[in-house]
Order: sequence, then C-alpha cells, then structure tokens
Amino acid sequence: PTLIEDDRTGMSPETLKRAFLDNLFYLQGVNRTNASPYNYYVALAYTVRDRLLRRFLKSTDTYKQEKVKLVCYFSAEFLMGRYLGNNLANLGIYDLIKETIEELGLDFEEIIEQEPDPGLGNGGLGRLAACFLDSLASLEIPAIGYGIRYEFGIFHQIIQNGWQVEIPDNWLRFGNPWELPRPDESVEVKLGGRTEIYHDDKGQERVQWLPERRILAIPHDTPVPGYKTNTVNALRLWKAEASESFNFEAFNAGLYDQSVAEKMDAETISKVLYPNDNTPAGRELRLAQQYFFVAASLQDLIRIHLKSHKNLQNFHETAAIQLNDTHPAIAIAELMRLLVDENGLEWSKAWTITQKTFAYTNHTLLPEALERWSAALLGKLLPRHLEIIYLINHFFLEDVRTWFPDNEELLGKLSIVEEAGWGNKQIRMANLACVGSHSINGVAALHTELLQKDTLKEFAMLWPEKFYNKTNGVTPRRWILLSNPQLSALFTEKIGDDWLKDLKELRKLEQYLDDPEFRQRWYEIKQANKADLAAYMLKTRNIEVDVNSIFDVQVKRIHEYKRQHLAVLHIIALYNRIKQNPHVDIVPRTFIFGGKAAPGYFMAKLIIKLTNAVAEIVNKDPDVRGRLKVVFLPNFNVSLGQRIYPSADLSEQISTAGKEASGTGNMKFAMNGSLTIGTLDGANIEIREEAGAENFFLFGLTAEEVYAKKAHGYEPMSYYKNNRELKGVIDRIKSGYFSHGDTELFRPIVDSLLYDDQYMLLADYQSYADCQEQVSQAYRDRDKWTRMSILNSVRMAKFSSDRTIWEYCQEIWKVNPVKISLED
Ligand code: 26Q
Repeated sequence: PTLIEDDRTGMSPETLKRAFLDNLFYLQGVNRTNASPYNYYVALAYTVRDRLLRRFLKSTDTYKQEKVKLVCYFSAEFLMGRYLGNNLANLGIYDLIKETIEELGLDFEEIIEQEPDPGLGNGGLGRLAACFLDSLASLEIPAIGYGIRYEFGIFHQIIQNGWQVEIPDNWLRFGNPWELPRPDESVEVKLGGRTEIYHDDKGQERVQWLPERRILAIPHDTPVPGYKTNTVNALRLWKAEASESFNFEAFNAGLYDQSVAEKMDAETISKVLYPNDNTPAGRELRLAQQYFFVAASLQDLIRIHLKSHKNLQNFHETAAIQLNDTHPAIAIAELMRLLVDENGLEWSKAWTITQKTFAYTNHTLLPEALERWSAALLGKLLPRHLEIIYLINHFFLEDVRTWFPDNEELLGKLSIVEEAGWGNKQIRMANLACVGSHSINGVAALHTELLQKDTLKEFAMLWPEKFYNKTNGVTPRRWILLSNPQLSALFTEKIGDDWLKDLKELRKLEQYLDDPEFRQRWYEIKQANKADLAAYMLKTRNIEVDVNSIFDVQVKRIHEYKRQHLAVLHIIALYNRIKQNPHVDIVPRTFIFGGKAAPGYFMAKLIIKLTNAVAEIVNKDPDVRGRLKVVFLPNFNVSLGQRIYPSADLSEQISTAGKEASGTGNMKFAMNGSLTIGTLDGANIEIREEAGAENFFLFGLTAEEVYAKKAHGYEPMSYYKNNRELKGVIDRIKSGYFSHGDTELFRPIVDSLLYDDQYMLLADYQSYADCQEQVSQAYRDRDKWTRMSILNSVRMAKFSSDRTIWEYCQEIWKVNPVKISLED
C-alpha cells in the first residue's frame, strides 16, 4: 500500500513542498507568481510550526498527567532572536528544509532574513533567559517561561549624523506565525483602589482588596523545542486588554468615549519594553508591567496546581519559580496575598510555601541599578501588597532581632523598607527577593563573591547557606551551530555531532592542534566568516574593510562601565602614532562597534557620537592608508550578533573590574575562536582559567585594586599629566579635531575622564595600550594565533548554558528530566 503522508507532519520533500505551497495559497492568498519573500517566510514558518505541535501538546499533556514539578522562569525580558532557523535546527531538519526550498528555486537565506528579530529584551539578562529556555527543553526539563508580550520591543537604532536615533519596533505589524493565543485561559489582574477589613463566616478578621480597575491578561504561547528531543516547552507571554465587564459598564452608562479610553489605558501595560539596561527607571507603568505579568502567571500556576491537587499546601512541589533579577520580585507579595487573603491559609504556612517556591538571581553590582520603589507609588498601585511587604518586613526583622539584639545598624541594612527621611519610604526589591527566596545566586564566581562580601553582605552573614554561584552560559545551538555553520561542519566531520549536546566533546579537537591542515582549515573558516561580514559592512555602511586586518570587536549595550570609550582612546592613540610618523609599522585593524544606548542616557549617546566622529576622520585620512578602519554597526541585536561573533578575531571585554556581573557575549566570541582582550571581571576570569592564561590578553586593575585606589583618593588628572601619549589622545578630542572644530561637543566626556573617571579609564589606559600591542604582535604570527584561537574555542564547554541549567536543576530547583513519548 502507498503510504500517504499528512501535509501537516510529513517529512518527504514532496509533502513539504505541497504543505509550503498550500500555506502560501490558503493562508495568505498568494501564489508563486506574486508572492513576496515575506510571504515565503510566513508559508515556511507555518510549515515548521505544524511539525512542532504534536510534540508541544504531548509535552504539555505529559506534564499534567505526571504531576511533574515545573521550572517557571519569571522574566520581564526574553530576547529570543529569530525562531525559524533555530526551530529547524532543533527539529533536526535544517538541511532537509534548506534543500527542499532551494529545489523550488527560492533563496533560503533571504527567506530566513524576512523574520523580524523578536527583541523583547534589552541585553544580557534577556538573552540569558532565551538561552536558558533552549537548554531546559534540550535537557528535557519541564519548564515554562513567563513574561510580557510587548507590542513594541527594544527600539530600532539608526545612526543619523553620528547620533543614535530611536525608531519604534512594531514587530507584530504583520502578525506572528509562532505564537498561539489562548484567550480561553485569560485571567484578570487587579490594580489600584484600597483595602478593607472584614469578618468571614467564622468571625475571623480578614483583609480584602477593593481594586480600582481590572485588566485582562491574555496568554500567547510560543513553542520552545529542545535540540533533537521530543520536549517542546512553552514561552507564555501575557498581553494586556481591557476587561469586558468594566468596559461594558462605561459603555452602558453612555460613556462610549470613556470606555474606549479605558480600553486604550489597559492596553498600554503591555505596549512597550522599557529600553533601560542596568539603569532603573522608577516609573509607575513599569511597576504595573511587573505586577501584571507576575499576577497573571501565578494565577495560571495555581490553576494548573489545583487541577491535580486538592489545595495549595504543596504548591512548592508543583512550581520552582526563578526570579530573573528583581523585576518580578513583587511575586513574593502576590503569592502571599493569594495564599492568605484569597485561599485562607495561615500566614506562617503561606510564608513557608512562598520561600520554598522562589529563588532569586541577581544580575548587577552597580548600586544605582538595584531596584527601589517609593512606598507611596507602590501603595497607590498595589495597596494590599504594600501592607503585605510591611508585614513580611516586620516578622523578618523581629526574627533577626532575636539573633542580633541591639544591632540597629544591621537591621537598617537588612530592612526591606528604607527610611529615606521626610516620611519618604523606599521598598528595596533586592531585600524583598532575598527574604522571600530559599536561594540567592550570582552569575559568575567573582560576582557571587562580591555579592557576599559587599552588595548583599548582611544577608550572606545571616543565611550563608542560601547563596549559590551559577556561572552563566550560552546555548551552543544558536551561538555555534546556527551562527557558524562552517565551523560546526568541521567539528562534526572530526568528532561527530555529540558536541551539540555535550560541549566537553570539543576537547577532543585538541589532538589536531599540531595538524597544519586542520589549522589551515580553521584559518580559512575564520577568513570566510570575515569576508561575509565585510560584504555586510560594505552593503549596509558603504565601508570597505581589509579581511586581513584584525577584526577587533566590541558589541554590547553602551554603558560607561563597559568602557567603549577606552577602546576609542586607544584608536586615537594609534591614529596619533600614524600622524606623527606615517610610515610607522602598524598591524592593520578593523574596529567594529555595535550596541544601543538607553534613550535617556546622555553620556552613552555621546560615546556613540564620539565613536562615529573618530570613524569619520580616521577612515578618510590618506595618511592612514586603510590600515585602520572604524565601523559602528547600527541596531546590534541577536540576528546581527549571529553574523558578528563568528567573524571576530579579537573580543573586547574591557569593563572596570568588579562592574560586569558576568557577560555572555564574551562566551559567544570565545566559542567561535575569537581571542579575548579583557579585565579580570565577571566570567572573563573563568574564561581565562578554561582557555589557559597564555591564550588570553589580560590587562588592567583587579577589582580589589579598583576599590583600594578609590579608597586612597583616585586622581585621574595625574595620569593625564604624566602620560604623554594619553595626554595627546585627550587633547586631540578637546581640540575639536573630531567635531569640526567644536570644542564643546565632547567636553562632557573629557571632563568626566579628567575630573571624576568613576570607571578608571585613565588608570587602566597604559595597561590596555600595552596589551593591545601584544595582540598585534601575536597576530603577526598566523600559526601561533590560530593555535590560540583553536584552544579558546574547544575549551569553552563550561560556558554551555546546558551546564548552567543542569546545576540550577540539581542544586536549586531539584528537578529531573522527563522523557516525552510520542506513542499514544
Ligand atoms: C530596572 C528597572 C526599571 C527599568 C529597567 C530596569 C532594568 C532593566 C534591565 C535593570 C537591569 C536590566 C538588565 C540587566 C542586565 O542585563 N544585566 C546583565 O545580566 C547578564 C546576564 O546575567 C550579565 O551577563 C551581565 O553582566 C549583566 O550586566
């Protein structure tokens, strides 16, 4: 009998083509004669989605039936990147589909590029959440990501006259084939109003919340497939809409305009992502967003729990909730409210369940980035939660007082409530997160150590057993397999494809270190990737670059602590050397920058302008003879990252020691064979340990030296006065040379360096410049460089997010893999 394949699941080229053309015709009303590349993308996306759904539903069903413990990753940001390529790779059908599409005479690359990059995050923290979801599914861990379905993601950045300009990112304009709206699972979220004491049927005194308004939260699920497993987890993002009832009341009262206004008001909650990274904005709407997704997600989890349990006494056995920084920390007060006010549990019982449910990850050491909300604002939006926070704090401090009597100073530091004077109370969200969780973790060894010694030292003293280190990682599927197909093919040719599930396998490639043929291929792959990026730079920026120059790359959010301007100072120093002696022997370099500045962060925007101003002068100066090129690539995002990391020779990881919690871009570069120039900060330390100190370009003060210098009164001016080259660099900026004679434009940068220099660029300058000279000398020896490149790449197993997630599973969440069977 001939086997007839189902168009929605069949995998033969004939069936795939038929399904694809059907999706073109019946879902979009176009055909081969008039379809746009975007139409082809949508047709292919639906073809792939169909092939995910059986596994998706099977996974959900299995979790329900087996009453498994679910890992719930609560995050205000998920920076997922494009789905199409990733889903093809994880389903193991990338090559099959690519060939099938090409047999139809279509351009597969072009189709992939049609997908808008879902930018529902700012940077490291959001991208980490996405890598974690990939690893959870790949390790067959029952998990769900909960967040906000922002209608506008991170802004699109363009550069005009050297300045950043922000354009709204209307990513849902043409629909989203990957999401499944689930309106039947909508829940209501309350906001505002007041609280009231009442007596229940047993005469017990209780509190109820009389909210001012109710918003509907509508879940939209995106399937998250594991790599070559049957597990497909969900990313559940909530959209805010006006709740029917409220809308209707106004409508019936004849207030049509008011009811429409209320609807718009409700929808603003999930309208736009706040584009701040490591700089909090204490805005009411931001708090409303945080509460909105957390309240909806907890209701969802309670509903799931009550389907298979009679009450909430063992809620913590159903859900392990990870708080991605303090952005979702209001969940601690909300779960207490749900348990105590709405389900009648006793406070102490509810508190035990709450602490057993939550775990908190801290992502920052910058004191100004720790979230605080004014009690007045919090109480206005969430009156009952403010009372609950006061109660949590009261019982907590009472408990501490029995252990440490008469230590008011300690109590003041531990308190969730900060008395800022004049009755101006602030709620410290990190303190709430620490008190309400059974686990507190940092994201790299140094970061965790500094949390314990400094940022959270009082909590570390009180509860040393609550602290864990979980060094970050990134998924090798997106960051090697998808981004660098040529390198991946070489790996697989030599050692098979087990490395994709166990990155330690790559170590086996060390045996080829002395094989000249292998090294040649390694070098050729890097050159081919560089040529691709060069073509992109020519096309998008009209800048011609030399693929034999060092591709020296710094891509990340623009922030003073990350010190993009330190790299710019070094570029100007090289330029000055050429101007002094145009025949100086210089190893050619292409400096590539990319990253977004928070729209309200003036200095970060000025650093972008300075970079572009230096690029303009350097790139066109005939004395330079093309030996230096500076390129700022606009709109750095996940998709652009996929092009850039594989093409870099040198990875710039140059934050002031003690400021970058971990970094994850550093890992993506190293896996793709870039060498790192870096400080002893964040995960750089561990990358250097793994790669070997001899394969890492180290410079700069240590975190301890930074503190010591600050304590002894740091004077940046003395570095300026005593270092001729550095003085020449700063004077060049001051003179207006890069600003058409305008000596005011960059004054804020110059003055901040000379008179304050919070991030110690001047103290680290010479060490950085010397280290860059070593980089240049190393690059002259192609063989030596290639060996170092190979060793960096094959020794990065520790930085697979599979390792990170496995540690979270074993030590914090206490969960195990669950196999999904496709048999009925
Ligand atoms: C807070 C309040 C209001 C508005 C915005 C914010 C906000 C938003 C985003 C505060 C912080 C962030 C993002 C922080 C972040 O991305 N941190 C990075 O986390 C990475 C993953 O752990 C680390 O690798 C980076 O070192 C760290 O900077």
